[in-house]
Amino acid sequence: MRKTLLVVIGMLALGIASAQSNVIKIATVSPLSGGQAVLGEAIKLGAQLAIEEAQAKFKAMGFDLQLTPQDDQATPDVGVAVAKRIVNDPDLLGVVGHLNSGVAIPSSEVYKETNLAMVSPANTNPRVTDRGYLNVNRICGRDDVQGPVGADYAVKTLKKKRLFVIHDKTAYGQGLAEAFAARAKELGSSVVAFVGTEEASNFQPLILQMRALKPDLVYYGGIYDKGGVLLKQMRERGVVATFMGGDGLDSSDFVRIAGKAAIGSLYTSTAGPADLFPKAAAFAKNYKAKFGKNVESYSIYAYDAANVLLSALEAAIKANGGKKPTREAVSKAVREVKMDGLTGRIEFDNKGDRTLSDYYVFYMKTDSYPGVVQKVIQFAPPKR
Ligand code: ABU
Repeated sequence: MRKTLLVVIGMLALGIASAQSNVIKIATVSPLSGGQAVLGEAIKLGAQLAIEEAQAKFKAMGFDLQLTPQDDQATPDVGVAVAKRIVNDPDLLGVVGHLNSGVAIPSSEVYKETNLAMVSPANTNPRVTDRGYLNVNRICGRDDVQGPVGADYAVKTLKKKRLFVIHDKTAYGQGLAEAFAARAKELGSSVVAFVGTEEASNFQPLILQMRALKPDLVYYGGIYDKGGVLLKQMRERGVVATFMGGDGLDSSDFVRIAGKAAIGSLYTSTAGPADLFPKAAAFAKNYKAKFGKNVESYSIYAYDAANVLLSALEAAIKANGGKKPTREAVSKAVREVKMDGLTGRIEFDNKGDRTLSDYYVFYMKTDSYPGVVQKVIQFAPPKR
C-alpha cells in the first residue's frame, strides 16, 4: 500500500515537473560519425553557435534553451529511430536537420505525427517539401533546380557532349542525377551511361566502362565520401574526362579524399561560401575561434535554420502569453518567419521551401577547399 502510494506521488511529481518545465530543446540531427561526419558536424556546429547566442535572451523570457545534437549516421533507419526518440521528449520543440534527404524524408514522417518543426539547412530532394507537411521546411535549394543548373553549365558553358552519369542510389543522388541527365538531354548532349551504384571503394568496373565509352564529362550524384574515391581512382587509371557533381561534393573532405585529383573538377551547390555573404564574417571568425575549424558548406545555413526556429519560438511564446508553446504553434510560426539571415532573406512558401534560393557553380582551381565560384543564380522553387 505504502509502495503504491509512493509510486503515485512520484508519477504526479514527474507530471507536474514536466508540465512546468522551463526547458526548451532544439535538436540537430545529422551524421556525426562515419564517412559524412565532416558535413554533419558542420551542421551541428553552425546551429550550436545560434543556440548559444540566444540562451541569454531565452533566459530573460524564463526558459532554459538547450541544444541536443543527434547522430543519424546518414542512415534512414537510424534517423527514424532518433526521430522516434526525440518526439517523445516533451521539451523538444524544433529540429535542425538532416544532411541526407533519404534520411530526412522518413524521419520527418515521424516528426509530422506531433507537428514537430523541422528546418533543414541541407536537404535538396524535391520530395522533402513536396509532401506539403506543415512542419517541414528547408532554407537550401532543390535538386530539380540544382541538377539543371549543373547541366546548363556542363553543356552550354563547358560544351560537353558525352556524359557518363553515376548516382549512389539514394533519394538525393539518384534524384539529382536524373534531373541533371534530363536537362542535359534537352540541351542536345548524349548520356552515354546512367548507372546507380552503392560501391564505396572499388570503382574499377565503372572505370572500365568509362574507358570504353570515352565520355567528356563524368557526373556524380552522391556524397563526397564516395565521390572523392571515385574521382581519385578515375585519375589513377587514366580517365581524363571532366568530373562534376552536386552539393554532396561541397566539403573540405572531398578535397582531402581526392587529393590533387580534385583539381579541375566542378560542383554545384545551394550553399554559398562564407566570404560571399557580408554578414557572415563575424560568424566565420567566431566559428574558427570556438571550434578551430573553417566554416564549410551548410554550416552557415544551419546557423540560419536554427535562428528561424528561435524566431518562431519567440513569436509562439509571445502569442501564448509568455508560456511554452505547443509544437504545432511553433510549426505554424516557422511558416510566418520573415528574416534577414546570414545567407540572405528567408521567407517560406506554403510548402516550406524558401521563396528564393541561390545556386552556385564551383570550380576547383587548386586542391584547396572551397572551389572558386563561377556562377551564382537565384531561383524560386519550381511551380508544382
Ligand atoms: N543536399 C546535400 C546533401 C544530400 C541530400 O540532400 O541528401
